[in-house]
Amino acid sequence: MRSPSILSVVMAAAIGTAAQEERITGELGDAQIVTGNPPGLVYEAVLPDDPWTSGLSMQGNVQGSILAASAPDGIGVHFRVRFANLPQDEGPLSYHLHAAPVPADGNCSQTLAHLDPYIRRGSPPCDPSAPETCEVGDLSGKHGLIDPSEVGDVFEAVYVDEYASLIEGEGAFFGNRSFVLHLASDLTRVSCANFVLRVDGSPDSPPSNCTGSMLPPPSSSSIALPSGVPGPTGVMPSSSPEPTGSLVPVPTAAGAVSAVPLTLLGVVAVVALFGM
Ligand SMILES: [Cu+2]
Repeated sequence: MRSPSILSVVMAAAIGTAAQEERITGELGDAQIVTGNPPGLVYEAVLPDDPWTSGLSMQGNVQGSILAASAPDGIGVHFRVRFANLPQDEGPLSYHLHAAPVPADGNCSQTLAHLDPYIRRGSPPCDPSAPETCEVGDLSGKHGLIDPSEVGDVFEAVYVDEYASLIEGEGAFFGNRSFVLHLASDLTRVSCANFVLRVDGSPDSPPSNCTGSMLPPPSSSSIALPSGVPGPTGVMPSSSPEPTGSLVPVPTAAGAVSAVPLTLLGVVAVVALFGM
């Protein structure tokens, strides 16, 4: 019986072609896994006190932040996403890294579209089983929506996204950008926040090369934590703010801040915040 086998071959080829045609990816191809993210970097974006869109079913704003740290092996980025006071009546929420920062007036619409260096665009929705085909910034598309009917008041997720970059200058770098929290149903922008550098991993001074006699790198002046922002003490900032007088509880021999404790601080912060 030759004809059935020929038919099956033709059908298989047709199905294969159809499957290829259905695979949506970026105009520039699939997102590439990011390697070489500098160790010890920690960025955080904390939601403001007031929502951008009023009239939703929560008192005040959703509270919380996205914490992002370079993975120990440099491949991708560790994210810790924690939101509380979620609106309960508007269905699931989504969140994305967006291309532009939030301006000083807090206008979330000015953050533009998703971080999308491979020009994939948001529609149709991304397939989380093939994250390389998703927009880099579509974190909830790749790692799951927030469904208050399931999680209640508080959502928390910890994951590694292999396509996000903490290397300045790369298209997938988001340290100078923002995230936006949306209603998933119509993409209403609930709130948004900018990422800020919390711990500089001092890429010029990897831990294995630290002797204590090394001078702080030129970037060390930017390591100072913003005033009023709790230090990376391992306590979740949104729940238990620390007094600002104890921002950096790292003992240093001569009171001098060197590259060594700062690098260790980064490692400690990453371990403390992500080793849950
Ligand atoms: Cu978005």
